Amino acid sequence: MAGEAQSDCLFCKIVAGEVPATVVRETETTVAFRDINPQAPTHVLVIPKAHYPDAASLAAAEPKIAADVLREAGEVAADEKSESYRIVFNTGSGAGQTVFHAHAHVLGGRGLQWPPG
Ligand code: IU
Repeated sequence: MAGEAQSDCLFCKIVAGEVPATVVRETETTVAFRDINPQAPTHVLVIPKAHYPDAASLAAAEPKIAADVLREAGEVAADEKSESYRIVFNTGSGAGQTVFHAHAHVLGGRGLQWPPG
């Protein structure tokens, strides 16, 4: 069923506490943890606890939880004292998505170039 945990999904395992992660924030619907391969001084992933393969499918099925992810991304930036920051949802392998459980990258703590690579 849509939103159900997937046994082969790394981020579902992090939600379940089966794979360790450095969790910085948690709500009823979301978890935020540090990326294991940080691309900036602040690099935190905010994920919904429910499994959806990407941000758009999450927003279509559960708009409130999609909004929770965005709000939490802002809270992470505030916690990290990042006044300027970037929220990224890589979608599809051609855009660099490697984990197919919706996640927002929150990047900050350094200057960020535009356009991204
Ligand atoms: P992507 O947008 O799907 O490429 O982002 C996946 C991120 O998950 C990527 O930045 C990885 O470094 C990160 N990650 C992680 O934080 N912990 C893990 O155990 C694994 C990937 I595997």
